[in-house]
Amino acid sequence: MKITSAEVFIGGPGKNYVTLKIMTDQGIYGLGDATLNTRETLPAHYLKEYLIPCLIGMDPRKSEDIWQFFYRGAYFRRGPIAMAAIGAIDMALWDIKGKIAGLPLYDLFGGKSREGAMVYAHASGNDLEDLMDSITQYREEGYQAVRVQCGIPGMPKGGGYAVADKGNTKNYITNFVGDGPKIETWNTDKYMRYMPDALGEIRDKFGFDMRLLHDVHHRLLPREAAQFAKEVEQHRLYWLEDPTPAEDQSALEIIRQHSTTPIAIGEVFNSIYDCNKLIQSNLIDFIRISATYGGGITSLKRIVDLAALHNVQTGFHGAPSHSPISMAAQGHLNAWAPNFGVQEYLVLGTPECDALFPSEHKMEKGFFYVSDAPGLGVDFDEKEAERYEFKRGYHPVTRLEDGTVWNY
Ligand code: CS2
Ligand code: MG
Repeated sequence: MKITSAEVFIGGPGKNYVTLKIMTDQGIYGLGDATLNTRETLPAHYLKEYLIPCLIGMDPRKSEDIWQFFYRGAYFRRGPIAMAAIGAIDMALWDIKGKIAGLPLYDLFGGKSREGAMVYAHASGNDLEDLMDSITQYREEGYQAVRVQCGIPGMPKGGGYAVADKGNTKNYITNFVGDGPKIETWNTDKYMRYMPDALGEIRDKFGFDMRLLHDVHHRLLPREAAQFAKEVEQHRLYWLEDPTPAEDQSALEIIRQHSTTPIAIGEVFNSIYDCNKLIQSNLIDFIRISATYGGGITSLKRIVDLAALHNVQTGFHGAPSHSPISMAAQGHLNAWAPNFGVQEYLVLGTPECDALFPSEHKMEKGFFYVSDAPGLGVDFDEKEAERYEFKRGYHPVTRLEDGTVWNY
């Protein structure tokens, strides 16, 4: 069996999804996702200029060897651009493998450990009142887990890290289109004084059955994060996410010394080497890496196994940063992983997105059910793709009130 060609498409409803399609001489094709949020053309270029020319003629069944070939063979290893490109190839090769076998991917991993995988929704509010409404909505839709984010009194609008407009409880910012980054303002002091009590009020209102997650989005210093984690311990969060920037792993030791609040990290990681120390030292509780930036199924599966050894659960980064192809890859891993925790889920499932990426995967009452279709179980409608084109966009840039650049 041989790979005969491969194509990269960029575009989608409200997002520049980067979709790879690998064709074989036997008519079977595979799909992969290389969507590197706000830098989408880079993995696409890496695929087109460097990886696809080598792929032609390779045997698509050798997914491990091909992964190693592109990972080790590049000499310059890792990084989100290369790993998103390798990740897309790897997903597509697993898709082909499943189609050859006539089996859904979860069966190739070892079969289902559960039927539905719990997902968490993004509850957002311009203020606490809106956030409460947002949580109520999701609870009524059956969600058992929500990530809760709200605007901080006295912090300029937009400083609420991914918070919706007043009255709009579902409009989490996903569209970064523009010719330059928006500037957001951050004030740690105001956040630290407000958010722990706000989490307490949410707990009082919704009780302990609702799983509450909160994303600090890399904004705190290690000591501040430790203090925050200690203060919110009583509210029993399901997790506290990205309390500090992910590149300083020693920060996690400081947090651990002071608190038992569960810690989730890893949405910016792109290899097992970014998280093996954190996992083996029991410094985190949930690993947030994604199939796209993390180098695909081959590397995620290895991370899941390592995490299982150390009682770390999965909490993969999710939509809308990645396409339904990546979501499907993670969906199959979630169905199988003995140490599955929760899956992030947002926005996918719009009619436009479903038309571009048809599938039988289902979201029901806060649970994601993968279909029994062979491979990833997602298709890509090239005709539909013609409706979309690449639009430049940027993540916002955060500044402190005195102008100092801070972490987005
Ligand atoms: C966020 C992300 O989902 C999350 O937890 O931290 O939405 C993040 O802001 C984006 O993926 C950045 O591309
Ligand atoms: Mg996050």
